[in-house]
Amino acid sequence: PTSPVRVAVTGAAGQIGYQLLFRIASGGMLGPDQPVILQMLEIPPAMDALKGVVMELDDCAFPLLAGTVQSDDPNVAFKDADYALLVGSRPRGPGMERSDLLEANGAIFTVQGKALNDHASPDVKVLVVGNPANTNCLIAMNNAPDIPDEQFTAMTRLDHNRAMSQLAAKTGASVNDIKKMTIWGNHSATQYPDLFHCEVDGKNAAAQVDDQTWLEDDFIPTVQKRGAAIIAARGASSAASAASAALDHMRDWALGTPDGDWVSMAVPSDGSYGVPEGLLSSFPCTTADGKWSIVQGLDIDDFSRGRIDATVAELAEERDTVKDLGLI
Ligand code: NAX
Repeated sequence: PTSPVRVAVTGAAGQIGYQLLFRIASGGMLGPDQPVILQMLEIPPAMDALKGVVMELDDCAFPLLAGTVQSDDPNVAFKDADYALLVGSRPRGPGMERSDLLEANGAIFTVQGKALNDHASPDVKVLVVGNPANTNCLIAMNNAPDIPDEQFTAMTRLDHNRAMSQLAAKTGASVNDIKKMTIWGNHSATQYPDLFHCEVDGKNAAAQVDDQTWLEDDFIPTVQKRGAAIIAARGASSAASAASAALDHMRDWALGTPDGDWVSMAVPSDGSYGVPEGLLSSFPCTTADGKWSIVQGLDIDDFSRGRIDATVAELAEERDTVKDLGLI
């Protein structure tokens, strides 16, 4: 029998946590042969709610669930973690400026970065979901000097999956026939979903759609603003789809991407495509043997260049803000 891996999840009693934990425990992240120990972190006021979630996990009698840990101490929740999904964060309150939000989250992600550094497995794979995801990840990474930077990633897979479904609806194709979708930049309204390198049934997606008006006035803003559209319709932010994307991200990172395709992941830039080194930016990535690589050699036309530069400029601003605040 395979020995269990330890999967830490923060914000475990929240909306996304509730959609995520049961799928991890049933094998939806690492497959049907990999037992898992769930190590759940919450803040003190949510520990009762977390207890209820764990009662339900117990009641599922999942064959793959080899243990559970509940804690409000990151040093405990991250102990020997092989995977860490950082979902819990501070939401934007009324009257809060973006810099207030970065500061409030800085308090969380500096502490969690240090706790990962001191207690997690040296091979831990970290995914930050909690917003502002890219910059929270940058903060955690910079507070974990002993963990290699490439083990820190942030989630743009939900945006990637949203772009796939919009393109499938436009072309009448199945999502299974869409390959090489890319989200560039920040997980925010400036993100750039790129159809110029994407393929539908093996043919270039932008050429096949051949409708710049749809691309600029419909596709790109729909993907960028999908989170707000879900809130307007559902009265609550995306949760099941966000959890599903987090599983996709971790599964593909751990188990590899198929030949002829890639995924979108926010990773520390090595300077590829003119994105300044160190910024946590979304790129097209392939994965193999538990490591990601940025897809190289794509031609970037003027339209895409402008869009990538705009979203990367926002990331650089966020980085400057958290630097000024002394968080990195
Ligand atoms: P909820 O408010 O339902 O849950 C968040 C949970 O985190 C709460 O239970 C809270 O007690 C806990 N928490 C807060 N601070 C914590 C800390 N320091 N340590 C441990 N737990 C802590 O939010 P939910 O809908 O689950 O969303 C979670 C985060 O995901 C939000 O920041 C949200 O903006 C972000 N999202 C990111 C997405 C992405 O694509 N990257 C998409 C979905 C989602 O909007």
